Amino acid sequence: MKLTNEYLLNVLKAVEKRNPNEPEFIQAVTEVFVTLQPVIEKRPDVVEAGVIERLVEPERQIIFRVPWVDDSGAVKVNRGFRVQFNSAIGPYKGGIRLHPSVNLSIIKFLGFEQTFKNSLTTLPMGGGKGGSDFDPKGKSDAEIMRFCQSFMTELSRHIGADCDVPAGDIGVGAREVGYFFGQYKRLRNEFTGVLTGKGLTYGGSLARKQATGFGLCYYTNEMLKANGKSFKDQTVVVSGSGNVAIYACEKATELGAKVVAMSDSNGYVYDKDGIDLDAIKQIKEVERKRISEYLKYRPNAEYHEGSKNIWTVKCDIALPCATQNELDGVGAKALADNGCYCVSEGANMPSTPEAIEVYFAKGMLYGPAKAANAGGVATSGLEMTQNSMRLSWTFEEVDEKLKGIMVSIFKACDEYSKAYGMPGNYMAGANIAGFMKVAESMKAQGAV
Ligand code: NDP
Ligand code: 2IT
Repeated sequence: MKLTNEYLLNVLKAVEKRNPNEPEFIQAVTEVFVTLQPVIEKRPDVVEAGVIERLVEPERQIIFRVPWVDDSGAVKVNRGFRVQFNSAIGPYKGGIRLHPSVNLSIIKFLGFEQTFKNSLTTLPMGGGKGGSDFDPKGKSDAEIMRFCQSFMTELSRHIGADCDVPAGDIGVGAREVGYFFGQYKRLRNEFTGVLTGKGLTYGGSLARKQATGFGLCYYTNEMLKANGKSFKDQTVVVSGSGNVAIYACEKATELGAKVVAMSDSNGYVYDKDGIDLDAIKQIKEVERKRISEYLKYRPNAEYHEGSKNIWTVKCDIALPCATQNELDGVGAKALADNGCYCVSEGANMPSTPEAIEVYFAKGMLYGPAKAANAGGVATSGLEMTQNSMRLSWTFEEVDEKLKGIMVSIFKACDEYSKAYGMPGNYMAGANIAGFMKVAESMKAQGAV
């Protein structure tokens, strides 16, 4: 699909002009605009209310210095970000990413997409994202703590349980959320649900850790079912070996699939007998080491340098769960040529526009990130609910609610794709469904 609507083309031009050097942000906006064309044609009221122009400009962007002292006593400085994108339907909500590649473009694309994703969950959460170009690799626990405390010292001025509720993303798991939470509590003298993904002993929700990966499989399972297929006996490739990848692998296996490959930023492992997830958890969750260590546990597996080559592994279903633009046109073609018929996204924007073109050209099932990986933030929403009630639900209760939400998200994608004349285009369905609730709310609240 091409962008031909004159109004949207003009808005996109203005976005490009106003945000030079932000390729990831422009990529995310372009994809949404392409799929919103039929809506714009049907809804002049949305255009008149300036909803589109407002949607692409964050409500607030905070950029700050994060000074910290390393173990040798040297002062280090990183850059911190929080982009509060849209609060039309609830407090800003979205993760914090710690990775050396982090810049404003990446945080803005994530915050923009988060707005639609959070709307799809049906829970009252606006969109936001934050992070820093800090590299957690090779840092001691004490260095991570000092960095997190310094980051939160500034961030604490801008967030709150009814204002902006951060959580984890790449490089941020329970350990980092714990340090963020402790520092927020100390500075504000408040024990509130200001962060999600907390430890279970101090307000965290059961099943939050598993939620993105499990949710991805629940969504994918619905998409497969609607197209006469299932995970049973399917060969699956999962990229990444972090939080999302690990629990996607666990649930896909539970649903009857065989996961044969996983990766990290250095390379991938291929295990024809099916990935030994206990080994991956030990290497990644406990020891924080490289995936090449997997061969110590499974000497018959193969390790290949270069994470992008994971897409040359023959599979039926591919679940990209590492990072943005990890799957390009070449990777998508390799998947298709090897008989892969389904790509469903655990990571945010893992497929390049060229890859997405291949999925549609080859008639593959495509589960877009905003819908397919919404289980993480949905369960964060459930953590907020439990915190507000000062109660906690059992694992089964949370998991059941998560499943219900993922089923309803697939239903919304399917229905909206059909209602706007693009049946089976779940990317369009997700973007339109997510957009409608935000747009109606923005219109109702006036030009703010
Ligand atoms: P983790 O930090 O737990 O794991 C990230 C994984 O991706 C690691 O295996 C990492 O390898 C790999 N990776 C990261 N950056 C790159 C890169 N530039 N090139 C190749 N591989 C890379 O993060 P999560 O599992 O939490 O996040 C993974 C993706 O899922 C991200 O896109 C995130 O935005 C998205 N997501 C996360 C949610 C959550 O709840 N955590 C919710 C929804 C989406 P290495 O260790 O070598 O860096
Ligand atoms: O991209 C995402 O949805 C997340 N990293 C989870 C955000 C959250 O607030 O749980």
